[in-house]
Order: sequence, then structure tokens, then C-alpha cells
Amino acid sequence: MVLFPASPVLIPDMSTTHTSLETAFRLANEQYSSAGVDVHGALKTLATIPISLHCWQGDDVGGFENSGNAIGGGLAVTGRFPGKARTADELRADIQFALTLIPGNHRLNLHASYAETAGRRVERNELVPAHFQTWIDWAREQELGLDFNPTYFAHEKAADGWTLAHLDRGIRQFWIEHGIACRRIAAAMGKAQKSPCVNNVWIPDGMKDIPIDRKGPRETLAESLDSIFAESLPATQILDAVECKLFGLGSESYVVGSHEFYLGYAISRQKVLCLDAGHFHPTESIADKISSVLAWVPRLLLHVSRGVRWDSDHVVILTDELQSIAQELVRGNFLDRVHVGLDFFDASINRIAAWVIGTRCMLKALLMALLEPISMLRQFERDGDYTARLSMLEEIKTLPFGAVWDWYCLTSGVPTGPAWIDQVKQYERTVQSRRNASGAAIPARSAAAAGSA
Ligand code: RNT
Ligand code: ZN
Repeated sequence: MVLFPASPVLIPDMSTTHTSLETAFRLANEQYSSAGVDVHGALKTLATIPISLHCWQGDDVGGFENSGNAIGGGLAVTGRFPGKARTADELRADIQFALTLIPGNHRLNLHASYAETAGRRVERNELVPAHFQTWIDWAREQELGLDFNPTYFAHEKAADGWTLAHLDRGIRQFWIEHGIACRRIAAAMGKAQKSPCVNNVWIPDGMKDIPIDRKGPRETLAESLDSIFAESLPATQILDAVECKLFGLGSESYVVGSHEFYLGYAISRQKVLCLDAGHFHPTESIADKISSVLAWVPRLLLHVSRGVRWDSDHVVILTDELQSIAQELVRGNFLDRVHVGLDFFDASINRIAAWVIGTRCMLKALLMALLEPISMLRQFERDGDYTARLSMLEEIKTLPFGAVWDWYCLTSGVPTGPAWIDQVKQYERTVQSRRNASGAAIPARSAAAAGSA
């Protein structure tokens, strides 16, 4: 059995000397400066933007409850790439390693199902901050901010796909209590880290086929949400977010928490709205929504993801859509009102590489946006010179962005260019190949043999 696909070709050594990177950066800087771009200012701003890495990429949204419940909720993780984190310690080690390959200071987004309960079953409505103390202590050591999410899936009380809008009052109450418990945990995290923890509510509730009653479940959801948010907690500790979705696997015809539902809810309750890039019609982009919804809601949370056909959670890459999202954040001066989080899960490639690819691409998109000659572009637009605006937008696409990005990586102490891939392969050989699905360590010799098979 091939445990780790052997790499048929070695990653080419594209490393460049410090001097040549510096020369390339100097020339790039000159070129950008002549277009009126402050490159050093752009890099300074980029360094202040935290990306919230989603813990669930590291273990296929598994969590540590070991209850045997299927993930459910319309979420599906495909792929069998070996070496996934099996314990919280392994997950923390993997995240720590991933962060050494990503420039800047970032955050970690945890789900309630990643509680550490010392092998005891703790009901989700009985979770307390102590179940996350190890995460909190570790995050403090790593200087990582934490964000949080109640988990409304992978549970027997969510097995029929209904939670906060459930017809059964008892089940609904259980999930309301889970929501309340999670807000307290998020606030404790926010207090410990002295920076608000974004607590994002996403529920799967919906129907596979045509519903007769679209109204009732939405009224119920609004009531449940109001009960969850009834307790007032300081905004210095917690920011409440709600996430919409158009359709999911098994909820193709109707999702209770649709965009219009949550947009209205977030405006009327002044909550943070979460826009997931994969939660709209397949050709619809969230970029154009940013300035629209920020006219009415105080803050936004982004779940940056990549929809491919029916899947909303492919690894983020540097697409036009990603670039337009970043451009909107920068052009609209929205960076201080928007929390950027990632949301994808791919088990068909090395899970750490998935984090690194997605996060580096998000940062590249932001840097590209920060390097736009924005005053010049604005002036063209104000003058009604749309010819110059379009021409310039195309010309700047071939400015030497790569030299600035490499310089940022170099000065942030992380690998430049594709050098990080070798480091992931090395970690695969020395750490991940020793893990197997049953939890037992694979003897080093057979792991190595399998790796080269
Ligand atoms: C599901 C939502 C949600 C989840 C995570 C695991 O469609 O995007 O954000 O991906 O909570
Ligand atoms: Zn999401």
C-alpha cells in the first residue's frame, strides 16, 4: 500500500541568494514608486492583517469527541491522504509547523468539537472555557489570537440535519444552550488574549426537496438566535457573527439561514455578518457584496474559500475572485472592519500544504491589492477616463509583484518561492508518516519503505 505518494520529481531548487532577492526588490520598488505606490507602506500594512486559519483543515473536520457520529450537516471531506492529525497535540504541532511557512502573525479558528475533555464525554451544552484551556495557553505562547465556532453538526441531535430551527423544542433548546455555552467560551478566549474572539454561528438546517413552509423555520431560527444572544457580553471579548448559505449537500432546495435571512438579522441586531465565498450561486462573487453590506452591518467576517461546482470548500488559490475580494478590502478601506478567515478542507493533498497554499495565496492577494497605484486609478475614474482606468488595471498585472512578495517572505523569516514544499515533504517523512488511521505509530522502517514505493 502506498502510504505517501513518492515525489517522482524533486522540487527544483529555485532558491536565490539574499543579494539577488534584494536587487530584485530594489528594482521592483523603483518601478512601483514611479507609479506612486508606497511599497514599504504596503508591506507594513500587510504585516498587520491577521488571517484566521481554520483548525479543521488539519483533521478533516474531525474534532476530538470521538463519538463516532458522521460529520453530517451537508459537509463532506473527500480524499485519503495519510498522516492527518489524530490528537489535539498533533494538530497543534501541525499548525505550529504550517505557521513557520507563512509570513506574518495570524489567528486560529477553533470549533467547539475540538474541546479537550480528558477522555470524558461532555455534552455540547455543558462545554466550558476549561475544556479549551490547553488551546488558550498554547495560543498565548504562540502569540496567536483565537476565534471560535459552536459546532452544529457531527452529533446525534443534528443527525436529521436540523438544529436551531428544529421542530422539537427539546432538541432546539439543547442547541440554544450550546450556542450560549460557546459564547461564554469565546468571551473567555477574548479576555485571555486581550483581543475579541469572533464567534461564528453556522447551522446546517434545510431541506433536500421543495418545502411547503419556508416561513416557520425562519421564525424559529430568529427566536433561537435571539435566545443565544440574549446575554450581553463585552465587545472587547467577543464579536458575534452569523453565516449564511445558499445550499448544501442534502439541503439543495432550502436553507433556513439564507443570505437574505442573515443579512436582515445582522442589520437588525447589529451582528457581524459572515460571508463564505462558497455559499452563493456558483458564478456569484462575494467581492461586490462587501461594500454593500458594510453600509449596514458594523463588521464582516469572511470565510475565504473556493467553490468548485457543488463543493464550496476547495483550497484557496490565487484566482481572480480572490484578488477582487482583496481589492475591495483595500480600495474600500475596510481592513479594520473585516475579519479574514479561511474555510476549506481537502484530504486529498497534504493537509499542512493546504493551509500553507491557502494562507499564502490570501496574503499574496492582499499584497497585490495594497500595491495598486490607487490614487492614480481613482483620479482616472473621477475624470471619467475609463480608458486609462482599464488600461492601467491591465498594465499593473505585470508589475514585479513576485519580487516584493519574496522580499516580504525573506524579511519575515519564512521560505521564499517554492522552498516551503520541501519542508512540508520533510515533515511528512519525519512526522506525519509515523501516524496511521488507527492511531498506532507506524514503525519508521515500513513508513519509509512505503514512502518510496
Ligand atoms: C459550512 C460552513 C461552515 C463550516 C465550518 C466547519 O458550509 O461554511 O463555516 O465550513 O463551520
Ligand atoms: Zn464557512
